[in-house]
Amino acid sequence: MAPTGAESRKSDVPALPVTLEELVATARDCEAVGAGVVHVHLRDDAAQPTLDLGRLKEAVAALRAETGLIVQLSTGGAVTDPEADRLRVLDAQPDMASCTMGTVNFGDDVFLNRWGFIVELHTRMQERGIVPEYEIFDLGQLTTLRRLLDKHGLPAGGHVHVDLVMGVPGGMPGTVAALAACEAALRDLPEGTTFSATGIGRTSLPVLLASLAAGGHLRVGMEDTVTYAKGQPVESNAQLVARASGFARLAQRPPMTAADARAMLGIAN
Ligand code: KMH
Ligand code: ZN
Repeated sequence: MAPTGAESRKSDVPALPVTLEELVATARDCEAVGAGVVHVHLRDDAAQPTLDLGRLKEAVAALRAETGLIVQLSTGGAVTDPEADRLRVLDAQPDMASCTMGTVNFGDDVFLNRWGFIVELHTRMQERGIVPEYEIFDLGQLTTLRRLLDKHGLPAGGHVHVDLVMGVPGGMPGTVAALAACEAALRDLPEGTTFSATGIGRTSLPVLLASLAAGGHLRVGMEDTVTYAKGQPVESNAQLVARASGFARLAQRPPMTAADARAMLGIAN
């Protein structure tokens, strides 16, 4: 569950959680309806994206105190964040952190992820026992992941989990065909590699349904989608999680328990 992101403005999306209190409340609500992981981007007092280390540590502590969710910090941040700030996120010692597998056009911007930076993030996470979620915005980034694992070894915990972020303008489309191509390419990664998928904007539902059908896990949240249905803004992150859980139950793949999710991802309790 990705409740906030770095792209939407609070003034445009009033329901977006931007304070620590709002983040913890939305996390609790989402856990109650089936979420297992919270992917965290923080905002400052002016609701602007921030990678402030003090705030990140505070958020990790609060989410651990108030929920049983796996706490995953974003090292992607906003497209303007420097590499040093993105690496420093790991000092907050989350359970997991995101690790994007390549540079991608991101709307009018560029989300820059040099090979050297990827290696640095991966290696620091190995050293600190932080489990990565490898973020994949395009098919070729799965080949980059294979190269990374071949050259620099398995992540902390030994399990490989990727998140397909589909439908970003500049990345792969949020289509069944693109998801199927990624699912096929996962066979070149270590046995047991798991995946989740999310579709940006209007690709949210097609990607959700395709991922369930292909054996994948789900990511939803207001980082990726702020429209619930045509002309209907998302009311809360829990509304999106509840819908995803409903589809998952219908597909006979109900939400995992927190303990099962930790075991699958190789996260020490
Ligand atoms: N905000 C995007 C530029 C991540 O969290 O690791 C990057 C992003 C990916 O959201
Ligand atoms: Zn993110």
